[in-house]
Order: sequence, then structure tokens, then C-alpha cells
Amino acid sequence: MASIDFNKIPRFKDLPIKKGAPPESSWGVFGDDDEFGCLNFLTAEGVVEAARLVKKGRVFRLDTPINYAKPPLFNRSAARHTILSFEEFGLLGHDDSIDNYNTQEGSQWDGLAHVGHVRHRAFYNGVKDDQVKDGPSGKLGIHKWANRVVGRGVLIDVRKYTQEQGRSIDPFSSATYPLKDLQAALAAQKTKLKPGSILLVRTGWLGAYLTASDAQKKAMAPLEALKSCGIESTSELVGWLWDNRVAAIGTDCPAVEQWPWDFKDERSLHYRALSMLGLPLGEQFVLDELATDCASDKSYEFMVVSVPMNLEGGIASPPNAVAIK
Ligand code: UVW
Repeated sequence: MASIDFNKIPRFKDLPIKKGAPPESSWGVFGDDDEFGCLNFLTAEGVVEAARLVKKGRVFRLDTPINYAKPPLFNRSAARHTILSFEEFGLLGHDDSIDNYNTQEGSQWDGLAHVGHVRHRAFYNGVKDDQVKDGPSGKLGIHKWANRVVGRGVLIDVRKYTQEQGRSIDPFSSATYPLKDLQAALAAQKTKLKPGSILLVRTGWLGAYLTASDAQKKAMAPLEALKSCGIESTSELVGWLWDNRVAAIGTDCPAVEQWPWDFKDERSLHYRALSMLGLPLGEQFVLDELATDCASDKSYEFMVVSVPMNLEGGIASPPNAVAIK
């Protein structure tokens, strides 16, 4: 990780800085060949500061177990886990084999090659489809993040905040949490964003999913049937994330924004965040236990260590993440 002069990063209102780049894009800010986008906000100094937040030695796993969703959402396939025996060698022991594994079957970071802009037909920083599909040497591969997603985590428990206001939303509807609720929840928690935060937002979706019946889970899994809450997708929302130098945003709902989102609508958050700003999106993160702990010690900041898969040229990854307090 390199150092960064945060004062030299343009404000959202001044984007784009590169001639010909799409409006509200950060293309060129970190160099024309940059593949990290907002992860550039995570610095070596930020890692050291984040480590100072570790006070009581509690560790919270942020990933769902593989195959937690039965069946996986969005028509994604389930992994097949087989335990292979060493018996034929006269040895007592085993290996694993995981077949048919989709890196987005559960908790996941969407890498920057996951979704390109619908009209500009380009990924972050103008990367084209053929540059992504170059295999291990392709651009925007997830393996490049393998040692990059470490820093100060901040939880916004907007689910708890809105429940306490007596206006909770149905996680199984396409309702959205507006920016003003995220900001108000943050203020109520007495937490501040600092440059280089990994922002986690608890919407309540995953907790609701886990208590649903098998039949409900089966019914909601297909792309066409799923309805899920999310956070709003507006210029104001992404401008606030950018101007606060948020490095990545993870939520406990399936798509960060509501589902369904409209693939044809360039105002959708997947385009605004992944393609325009290079801002990683995290989905189906496990946040409830962390949220309970944050509420009990009134501290909503912690160290996040996320080590995406070292899959050369990969598109996405389970976060393999822990929050440490
Ligand atoms: C879609 O939004 C379709 O995919 P995901 O959010 O899992 O990246």
C-alpha cells in the first residue's frame, strides 16, 4: 500500500478530472492504469491506525458459511463439497474437493470487473471487456486485492436506527434506506467517517433471511422472485462516500442497493460505484453479531482484515473477512 495525499484528491463535484471520462467518474484520479479505485484510500498508516482500534480481542467473522443460502440467490449455483479419502494409500486422512463453486454464492466482494457501465460499455477507469477476459493477466482481477483490504471499519446500524424511530422497513421489499438515515444513524452512534474507512451498513436483510422457512428461501432465490431492501442510489449518496474517502462499502443485503435494480438505468448503484468510482461493493455480509457488540460497548469502529481469494483474473470473492475489536 502506498501513502496518499488526501488533500490532492478532487471533491466529487469536480469529477471527472480526465478529459472525455464520464460524468461523476473518478477515472484518471489515481492514474490511467490504476486498478484499485477507492481501495487506494487504504494506506499503510491506515492499517497501523486500525490496529490501534483492537482493544478487547473479539473477532467477528463477516462471511456466511459456503452454501449458507439454500438455494443461492440470483440463480447462482451451489458448491459441491466432497471429502476425498486417503484410504487407498493405507493412510488415515482426507482432502477437500469443491466443485461448481461460484465466488458470489454467499458473502462477496464484487470486484471492479463484475459490472461495467451500461452505456459507456466500460469498467472502472475505462477498462474494456477484452482486457478483463485476458485470464490471469487480465485487468481488474480480484487477486490484486489479496493484500489490500485492511483498515478501519465503521458499522452503520441503520436497521437499528430506523427501528428505534418506529419506521423499520421490510427487508423483503425493495425499500431503500436514504442517505439522511445513514448520516443520522452515524450521528446517533457518535461515530465519524475518516478517510480510508471500510464502511459496513446493516440493513437487516440477512437476519430476516436466516429466520425464513426453507420454502420461503426457495421461493425468493430466483432472480425474478427476489425482493430485497438496499441503500439509495443517488449522486448525493456516492458523492458523500467519495468525499469521505470511503474505501469500500459492504452490506448484509444481496445487492447493496435494492433488488431488483434496473440494468438499463445508469443511475443504479452498481454503475455509479463499481464502474464510475472504482468503489468495491460487499453483499450478504454477516453483521448482526458485530452490531450487537457495537451496541453494547457503544463503539462502532474496529479493524477489518479481508483477504480476497488469490484467484488470478478472478471477478469476485468471498471477503474472507473479520472485524476485530
Ligand atoms: C447483481 O446485482 C445481479 O449481482 P450482485 O449484486 O450479486 O453483484
